[in-house]
Amino acid sequence: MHRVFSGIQPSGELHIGNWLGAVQNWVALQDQYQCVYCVVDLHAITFPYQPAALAARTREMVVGLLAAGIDPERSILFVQSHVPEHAELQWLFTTVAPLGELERMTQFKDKAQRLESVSAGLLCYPVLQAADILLYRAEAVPVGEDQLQHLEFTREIARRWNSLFALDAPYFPEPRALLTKARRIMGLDGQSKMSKSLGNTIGLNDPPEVIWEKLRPAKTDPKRVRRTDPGTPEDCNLYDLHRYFSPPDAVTNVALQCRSAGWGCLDCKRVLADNMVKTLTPIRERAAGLRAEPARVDEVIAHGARRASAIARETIAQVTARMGFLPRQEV
Ligand code: AQP
Repeated sequence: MHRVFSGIQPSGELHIGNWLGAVQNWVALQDQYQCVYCVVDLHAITFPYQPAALAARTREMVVGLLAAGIDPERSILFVQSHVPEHAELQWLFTTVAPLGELERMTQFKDKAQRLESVSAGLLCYPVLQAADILLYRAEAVPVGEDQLQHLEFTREIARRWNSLFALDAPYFPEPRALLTKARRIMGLDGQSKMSKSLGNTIGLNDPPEVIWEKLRPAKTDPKRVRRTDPGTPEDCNLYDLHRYFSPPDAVTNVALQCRSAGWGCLDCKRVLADNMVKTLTPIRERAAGLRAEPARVDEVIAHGARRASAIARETIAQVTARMGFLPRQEV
């Protein structure tokens, strides 16, 4: 069975951008691939964060993924820092990673300009991501569009490493992206991609009143100023969300009402809020059930780490042998 790998940072709440762009696909792929899914806490510390909140956010991300439909028996679901081979392979890869390309990464430049002091960890984020994926020799990676540049970087690391250390036959595959239709969900500000660190999200666990509080002021078609102005659904950020949450006949009606100014934006948001609540309520309820069973969540996390470690250790043994290190003795 072919293997896929993907990860998500516990840098905030799991939001509908993550869900539509990646996690829904993670769930669907469980039927066709051996899936390895990781909560990437080592990545989350590359941007300023609160140490006191990291453990709770990591656990909450595991809960969110389980509630969204990740099955810990079919998939390997684990926490990145529990498998130290991720950091080890990252170090080995830094020695073949081209510095100029790291400095040109869009996500690095975006995040760096929001910081007064930029760490080497933020620069090396894509190297750690390459290590995550290649540690499991994954052939495919379900991601949103924002990660395509990093995935191309991973492919380059695989090529470079193979050309230096696997002369007989490539050891690492060059993994390909698996995109969904929702490859880039915009934030409620209508300006940037929906992003945990930008606070422009709707959380997968938001209760109905919070969904409404967030949707009510959300940006819509910027050219529609007065209630009587006809709108252009294709220019409206929220129309895009209707396509993922509302049934097809409702989406058709929304477009009709918008173009004819039959509805104002608040009417349209009300319908979206109702449909979002219908879709997200079962996930929110499953998450609440899991939070009430912490021992079960702990066992899932431990089970995932054991299964991931078995694969990771084998890869590190192969990699260090090919790179010429003195073999380790049992200690
Ligand atoms: N807005 C989005 N639309 C579609 N896909 C998205 N993803 C994230 N935002 C969107 C996809 O979700 C997966 C997990 O992302 P991540 O948390 O590891 O990293 P990220 O892309 O950096 O997500 P955020 O929310 O923007 O986090 P912060 O603000 O902490 O950087 C990835 O597959 C991503 O493509």
